[in-house]
Order: sequence, then structure tokens, then C-alpha cells
Amino acid sequence: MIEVRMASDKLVVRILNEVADLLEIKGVEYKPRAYRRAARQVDSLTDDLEEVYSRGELESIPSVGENISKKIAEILDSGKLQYHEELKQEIPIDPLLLKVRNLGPKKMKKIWEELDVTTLEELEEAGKENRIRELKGFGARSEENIMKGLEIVKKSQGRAHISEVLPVAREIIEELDASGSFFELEFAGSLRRRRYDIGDVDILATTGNRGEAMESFVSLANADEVLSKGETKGSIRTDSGLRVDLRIVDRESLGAAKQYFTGSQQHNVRMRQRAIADGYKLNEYGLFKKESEEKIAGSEEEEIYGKLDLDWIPPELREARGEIEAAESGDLPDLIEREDINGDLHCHSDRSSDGEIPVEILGKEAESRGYSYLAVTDHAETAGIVGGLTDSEVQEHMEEVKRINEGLEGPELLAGVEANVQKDGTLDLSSDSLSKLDIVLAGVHSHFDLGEEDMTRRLVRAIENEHVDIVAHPTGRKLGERGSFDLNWKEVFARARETGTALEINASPARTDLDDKLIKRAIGGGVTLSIGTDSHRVKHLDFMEFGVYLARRGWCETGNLLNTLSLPDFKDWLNS
Ligand code: DGT
Ligand code: CA
Ligand code: CA
Repeated sequence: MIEVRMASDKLVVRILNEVADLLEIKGVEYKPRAYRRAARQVDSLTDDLEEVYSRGELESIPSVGENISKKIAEILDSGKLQYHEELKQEIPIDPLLLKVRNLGPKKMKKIWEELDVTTLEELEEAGKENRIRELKGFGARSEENIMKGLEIVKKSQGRAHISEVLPVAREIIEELDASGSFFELEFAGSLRRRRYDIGDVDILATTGNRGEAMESFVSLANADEVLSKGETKGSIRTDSGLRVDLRIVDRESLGAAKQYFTGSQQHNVRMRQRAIADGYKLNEYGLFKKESEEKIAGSEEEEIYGKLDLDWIPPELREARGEIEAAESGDLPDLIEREDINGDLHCHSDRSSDGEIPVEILGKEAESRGYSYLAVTDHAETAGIVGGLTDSEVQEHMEEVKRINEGLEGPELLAGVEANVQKDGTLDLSSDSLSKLDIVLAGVHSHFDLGEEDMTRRLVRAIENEHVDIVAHPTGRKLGERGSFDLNWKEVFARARETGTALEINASPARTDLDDKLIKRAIGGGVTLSIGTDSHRVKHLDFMEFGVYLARRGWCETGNLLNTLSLPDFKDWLNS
């Protein structure tokens, strides 16, 4: 994923983490941990970092001492850090290399020093020539894993997660709007379709003065580079590396332009074929009669679909996955909306060692978001995830949630757990504990590389566990880092349906799991779904928006999704 800078706090977090990586490659002890801790604290700050700085209170941030606070101030003042630049000079390694799974700083140091690898291409070459396996402590298996990790990093290069793009894109629209040079401004392309990974941002606009409008566009505050500037089309790259295309169209063609530039390309191919079959021609200017070239639609998108005897198709569905057939027969799904969501079904409190939200705050947040319920699903304790709930702590957890519920106005917190699915498919908490909890999520957090057969058996065993309500992040992937498990999905969906176990749409940008394609298949297989933000910090609760987009792209209706149930109905479902 390209890093799209939203705000200075993100930049600070990124630089501090890179400093930690570079120091670790250098072999420096202790310091890397200090930088990482500070980065985590800055990332989880609820106050605005710039404001904390202007109040002179950087050192009040936990884990931020005098030294690191000076460094943060330097980044906030100048956009970079001299110390970081010097380390990069000294260790000229592409930061992307450190995102390759199975290639931590220690291994990276060796590959750099002994094979002189500093870029993704050089790493690929070294792997192809089997030079990595020759290094002490590596071996063939380790080389293969590094190559797999590399593939994933390469694939995500040049695309960014929608959660990073949308805020920047919304800011741009606001700024353009405020310039007064535009009548209408609309997103098109993958952003309008709400794909989770975005190549570039497409904006359509109408104006009374093209020259002035284009000038406003190329002089946007965050325009770093002007890639092209014509009369009707311009492209810029923002200071965060994001490409933005603007197309100025005539008002009477706006609907046709929206249809055309929203895509997807495959959807458009089908639409044009349909137009031709009906004796029309369809392009970005309108729908025309083939013979007379008379324009019969163009200003509104609905008209274009309508004249082709189709219901208007929501952008999220325009992927050539059967939406045109459904629009023809009046069978388009009635997609869920953000307002249909009554609760969040996967949140961590500070009881999870990597969680930072006190249960009390989860309650307040559920309240302010108008939720009816929120599931507090802390990790269970198992090897690798220390500091989670043990059997003896489950009782305490339940009592805490109950106590905090008494002070809440609207919502109810549910006491839950995210148990670990162990290698054999059993969970790491006793039946006794699991049966006491309101809600049980089960997720795989280890042994990712079992083959399809073993992995399917393992997941099915968890699905069949009578205590498990929801299987969290079912494919196990981490974007830009780790691919999905090998699974027999037909089998998984069938058992989930038969046992009434829900599968999660994990809305956390790092996971995005299930994705839209699997969501559609799961729904086709009769599986119930749930959206969880997997929040570890307060701001993660906002990921719900992206979960809703994923669900919509997967053709999800209210009846498919647990989060749309009222509290009493949801409790009935849990108890059934
Ligand atoms: P992205 O930017 O890679 O995330 O994906 P899109 O879908 O935004 O693609 P983009 O920005 O290249 O183009 C925006 C839309 O414009 C695309 O979805 C469909 C339309 N479009 C662009 N070029 C072509 C083309 O050559 N043929 C057709 N049929 N449509 C095109
Ligand atoms: Ca695009
Ligand atoms: Ca584009």
C-alpha cells in the first residue's frame, strides 16, 4: 500500500517506526523499542497531536521523553527528521522491504550486508537465484516464505486503502468547492464504487469557467506535482503520493460521464454491449440512437439505465458480477446502509495487551454512536498473545462489563472474548468460561501455513463448537503482508450455515476480511455475516464505515447481517 498522508500524526508515527527499524538493522539495542513505544502512543492519542504540541505538552504523552519529544517537534515543524535522514543515508534500504513478511530487521540486516540487497527488485533477484537460502540461519523454507511475502508487498504497491484515500479526497472536494469555481463536484472511479484498494482518485466536475476551475485544481494546497493540465482534464499528485484526476464535463453529459467514469471497465463493457444490442450507442457523452445519432439520455445516470430497461445500479455493485441481469429482472439487492447498523461486534478493551480502550470508554463511544450494543471481545491468552483473558479472569471481565452497563443510557455492552483457534481447531478457553460469556468470537492467530485440508478441518471444528458465535477474520490475511489461508470455502460456508455460526466481515483496514467477493459467495451459501471493527483504539471504531462498504459490495441486505438486529433480536440469536 502506498502511504497516503492524512495528517501530521501519521507522518510522525511512520518516521518513528522507520527509525526503530533502521536502528534495529544497525544492531542498536533498547532504542528501537523506545521509538516503537512512542510511535504507538502517538498513534493512539485521542487529542490532536499538533494541539498537544502547541500547548507544549508533547512530553505528557506516555513513553515520550525529552529526546523523542524534540524529534516529534522537528517532524511537526519541518515535515521530516534529520536523524531519520542520516540513518537512511547510512542504511540505504527501501522501507518497503521491511514490510515483507518473514523478513524482520534482523534478517534484513543479513540480506543487506551479505547479498547487498536494498530494493524489492534486488530481493526478488536474490530469491530467484536461491542465494537467500544459502545464508546462515535461512534455508529453503525461509526463502520461499520471504518470496511469498514479497509478492504480496509488490501487489499492493501503488494502491492505497480507501480508509486512507477517502479523507484526503473529501478534503480536496471541500477545497475545490470553497474555491467557488465549480458547480458540481462528484467522485467517480473505484472510489465511488468504494473498492477497498484505490489506484487513483477520479473527480468529475461542471463549471461556468473551465480555465479558472482547472487553475483551482492544479493549485490545490496539497498538490505536489502537476502531471497534466488540459482544458477538460487535469492530473495532480498530492504531497502524500496520491494521484487525482479531474474531468470537467458539460452539465447535459454529467450523467453519462458519471456512468462511464465510475466503471468498472468490465461493467461498462457489458453496458455498451447491451446498448448496441438495443440499437443504441453509449459513451461518456450520452446514450444515442444508432441510426439517427439522436441523443436520448445523458444528463442523469438513472435515465441511461432506465432507457436500457435497467434499474439504477448502485456503484458498489458495478463489477460485472451479475448486477446487470439483476437490474433487468428487478432483483437488485436492497443494500444495507450505515444507518442500519445497530452495533459493533468486535472490539478490544485495554484488557487485551494490544488494546488501549478502557471498557468505560467503549460504553461512552457506543452511546455517542447511537449503538444498541457493542461486543467487548478481548483476546484470550495463548502462546503469542500474552496478556489476554485466562479462565480465571473471565469472571472479572464479565463483572466489569456488567458494572459499566449500569451507568449507560442507551447501549448494552456484551461481555465476550476473541478466543484463539488452536492448531487442532479447539479453543484456548474452557467450555465453562465460554458458556458464561455473552458472545464468543473465534479467530486463527497462529499456524497460518497448514494445507487446505488441515486448515479446513481446523476452521470447521471451530465453527462446529457450540460456544462459537462468530468466526473472526476468516481468511487470516493481512493486507500487504500475508495472504489468505488455503481453505475449502464450500465446506466452510456449508458448515457455517448448518450450525448457524456467523462469519465476520473484519472492517479493520489491515485485514478487510472477508472481502467483497467472499461476502457475496457466503451470502449465496446462506451464511449469516457480522461486521466487526476489531478496534484496539478509539479511532478504530470509525472503521465501521468501511465494513459497510465491503458488505454493500458483497450484495449484503439487512437480513444477511447480525449488526442490523435490534438488541432483543440479537440476544435471541445468541441464545438460539
Ligand atoms: P483504480 O483507479 O485502479 O482504482 O480503478 P478505476 O476503476 O478508478 O480506474 P481508472 O481510474 O483507470 O478509470 C476510471 C473509470 O473510467 C474506470 O472505472 C472506467 C472508466 N475507464 C477508464 N478508461 C477506460 C477504458 O479504456 N475503457 C472503458 N470502458 N472504461 C474506461
Ligand atoms: Ca481511479
Ligand atoms: Ca483515474
